[in-house]
Amino acid sequence: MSLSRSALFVSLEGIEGAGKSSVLPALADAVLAAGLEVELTREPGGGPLGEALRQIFLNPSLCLDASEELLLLYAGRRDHLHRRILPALAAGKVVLCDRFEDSSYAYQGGGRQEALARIRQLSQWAGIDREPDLTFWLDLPPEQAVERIRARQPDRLEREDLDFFRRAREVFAARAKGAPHRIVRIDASLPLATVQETAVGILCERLSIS
Ligand code: Z5A
Repeated sequence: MSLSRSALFVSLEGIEGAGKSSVLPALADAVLAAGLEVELTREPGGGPLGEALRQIFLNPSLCLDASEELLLLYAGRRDHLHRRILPALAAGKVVLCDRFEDSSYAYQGGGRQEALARIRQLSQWAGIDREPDLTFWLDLPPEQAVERIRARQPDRLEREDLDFFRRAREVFAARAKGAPHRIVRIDASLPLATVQETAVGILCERLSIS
């Protein structure tokens, strides 16, 4: 299948409160202003199965271990990738995805300390054979992240302690180091306008738009 030159799969990653949801609209605006089409999506979720599983995944009254979390995530990811992301790319769209597979390595691998090799096996088994072309890792110390989200009702994952998020951040850092061609670290402790401007600039350069 040949893809249009503008087709690009972009993910945003980082611990909670890093600013992914705040940066996404700026990226979408820049793409739309250049006359390109955007597909905005997220994980957990994105497809009908993933969105249904998201309700279970985030439910604070449930107690799930790492394996149970991974099985839910990868069922949803398979549906999301094959029924939404790949068709959008085939149609020449820029896919902007709030979290993708790096989050599983960071949260279930780092946070829950599940073996990374086991996650890799599950990923292959689930047919996740397409990674993002570009990933923005919004990097923020967990102490600052907690301050930002203090006022809201925590979901199931947000109840974890600081060490959980420190381990997740370490995995994001290791993955960024291992894939410098794909993952761009942005200092998310900077003012939001600066973070947005940096991400938009990098995306525009990748798409050769201004
Ligand atoms: N999860 C997983 O475990 N494994 C997986 O494979 C996947 C996900 C895919 C999804 O929750 C949960 O699923 C997530 C990981 C897990 N759990 N945790 N933790 P979600 O989708 O509901 O939430 P989230 O992805 O963590 O999003 P978030 O908490 O809303 O964070 P955000 O989108 O990065 O932040 P934000 O909403 O843009 O900003 C938070 C606040 O900070 C807000 O008031 C902003 O105005 C403020 N903000 C943002 N940027 C700045 C700057 N630069 N300066 C000052 N203030 C700022």
